[in-house]
Amino acid sequence: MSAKVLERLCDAAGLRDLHDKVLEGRRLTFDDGVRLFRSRALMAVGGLANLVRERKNGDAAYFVRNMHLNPTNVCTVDCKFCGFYRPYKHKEQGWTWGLDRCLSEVRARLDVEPITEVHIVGGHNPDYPYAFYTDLIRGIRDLDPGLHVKAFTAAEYDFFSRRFKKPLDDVFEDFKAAGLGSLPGGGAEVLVERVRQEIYRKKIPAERWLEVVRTAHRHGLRSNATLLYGHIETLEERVEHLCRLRALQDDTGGFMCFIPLAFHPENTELAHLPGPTGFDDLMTIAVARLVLDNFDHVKAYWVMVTARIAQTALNMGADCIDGTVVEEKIVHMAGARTPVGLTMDALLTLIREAGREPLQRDSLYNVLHRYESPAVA
Ligand code: V47
Repeated sequence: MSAKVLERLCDAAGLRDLHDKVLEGRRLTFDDGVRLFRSRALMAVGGLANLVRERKNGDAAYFVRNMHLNPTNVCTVDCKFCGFYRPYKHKEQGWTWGLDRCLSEVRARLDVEPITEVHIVGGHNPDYPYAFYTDLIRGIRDLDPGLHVKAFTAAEYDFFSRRFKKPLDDVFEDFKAAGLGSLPGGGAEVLVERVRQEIYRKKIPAERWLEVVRTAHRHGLRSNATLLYGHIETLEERVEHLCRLRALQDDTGGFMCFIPLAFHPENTELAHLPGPTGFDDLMTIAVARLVLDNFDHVKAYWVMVTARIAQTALNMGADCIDGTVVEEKIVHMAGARTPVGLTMDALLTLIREAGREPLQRDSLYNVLHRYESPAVA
């Protein structure tokens, strides 16, 4: 979209002052973030977000060749938004894989696809010994030393620290020694106490999530950050969440990427809620891109928002679409209709059709592979 058209769209939406702020690279306030959401002017807000996205990442659309590993879905936290977990008192209804099973899942993947990352998340399951986690990380690296292990959310690290009575500092040092590469962004949900009290009372509060992540960053580990949106949170609470992440990033610089996670209600205690719309998905990605001025990357996670929305988002603030992902369980057990994985061809086509350049990255956003444009027919 031309600069003139964007200016007119912003004028028409009453967002001229925010247009000027973004063009001048000035930081948006909490109130500005709320105004962007409330304007419902998707073309104006998406256009501004696209400007920032291109300023930071040009035409690049990053993806990673990865797999997800969920060793267990048995969990003591009972979050109302989760369709993946099985409560500890009914643990026979869930799974608790041992080391051999976990490693055989990774081995099976390596046999068919040259993945570079294993993303591990699980329930808070008290049945594992401490050594399981470090052996798992070490075992994966032994299978292929080139594999990056992106493992466990801040909420899980808090669980490990309490369960095994070890200071967080020791946990991070032990896991790093085993080969941990970085942390995924989960477990943050909405960094607002009211929302926690309503739907995930037993999970760590915002202050603790931020403290665990701050500690990980202090140990030289990079991480992502997520927001679970489209349930009971208000738009103000979404912006508050973004502002809290931005403040931590100002201090540590340890976040790589922000990922808005679209709530999927099926098979959860919140099944009566409709979940977010496509409009909401795109607005949330765009506003996040504009408020999180100190994050390099914003991911449109196709597994949650669908490949079509993720593709559109590549022109409204997002520069990353996660990856090939294999065997996603968390949202598929909550009713997601997207495929459990995308082939490389499908991923490349999706990116190119959006007018972007597909770049295969490693887990720290170093470019591993550039793809030639396909011959024009
Ligand atoms: O923390 C749980 C979310 C998260 C539901 O860092 C749900 O690259 C929607 O964090 N509907 C785990 N979301 C997944 C996650 C993630 C995913 C992809 C990439 C990265 C990354 C991180 O999934 C949880 C929670 O917020 N979640 N249940 C649900 N019903």
